[in-house]
Amino acid sequence: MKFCITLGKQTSPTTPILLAGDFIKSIKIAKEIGYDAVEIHTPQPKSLNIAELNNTCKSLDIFISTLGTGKIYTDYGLHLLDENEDNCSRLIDLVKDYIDIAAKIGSKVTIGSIKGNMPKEADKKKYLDIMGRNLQKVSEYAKKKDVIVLLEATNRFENNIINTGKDIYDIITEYNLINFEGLMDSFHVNIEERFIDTCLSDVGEYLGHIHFADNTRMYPGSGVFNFDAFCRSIQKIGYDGVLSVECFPLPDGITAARETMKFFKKNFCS
Ligand code: LER
Ligand code: MN
Repeated sequence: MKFCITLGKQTSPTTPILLAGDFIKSIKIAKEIGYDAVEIHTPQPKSLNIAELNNTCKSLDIFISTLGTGKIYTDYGLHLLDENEDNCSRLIDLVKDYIDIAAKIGSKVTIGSIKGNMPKEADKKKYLDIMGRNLQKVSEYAKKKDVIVLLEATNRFENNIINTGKDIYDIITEYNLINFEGLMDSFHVNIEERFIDTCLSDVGEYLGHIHFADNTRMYPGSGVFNFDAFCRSIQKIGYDGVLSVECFPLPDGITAARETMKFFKKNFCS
């Protein structure tokens, strides 16, 4: 099991990024608190100083698990359900930039918010097909670059498509998305899944990353989400990958990071 934490240049009380500011400084703080890995959320992957990041990670024995692409949606409004081909190819080019950088830092790339939203009452099959075909283009490039893409199940208020573990499994298998894995997030699970104890196994062999936050999106253990069932199911399926805290920096990022480390150790190291 590898314990991981989200980093970004900026954060806010309603942004699920714990450590903000200079990435190198944040990586050092993450290591001091006991984390094995970080995930980086940036709108400009090309502006990352790759040599410096790689050197720091190597000397501290820590790794970058994944690069978040959500900023493409929040900053440019581009998403994978767009019927406009120009918008889609612009979006896919931006995702390819993340994949290029991921190849150089040995990380994965996350696709979450950029899934977008279907119009209300739309034909879901049609939009799943638009998404599936766009993801096939991402998959081809990811395979060429030997990078894994994590497809996240998010809640319906953020994206009204791919909301559950089963949705991830279905789209990966139906569209033969090579180099794709699934990302499950306890915050979204709490809203979307009928059964906490089986939603992770619904992703089957594709489960590749897990986000942790409580029902209020504060640090895990601070609220009422049934983490006993969730953590038990992680052990039961024999998942041995990255467990990453993606919660609000409340009461502040360092406290949330420390509280989560206590939570991880209690649930996975005893
Ligand atoms: C968004 O709510 C989320 O969970 C992120 O991981 C999406 O990239
Ligand atoms: Mn998440």
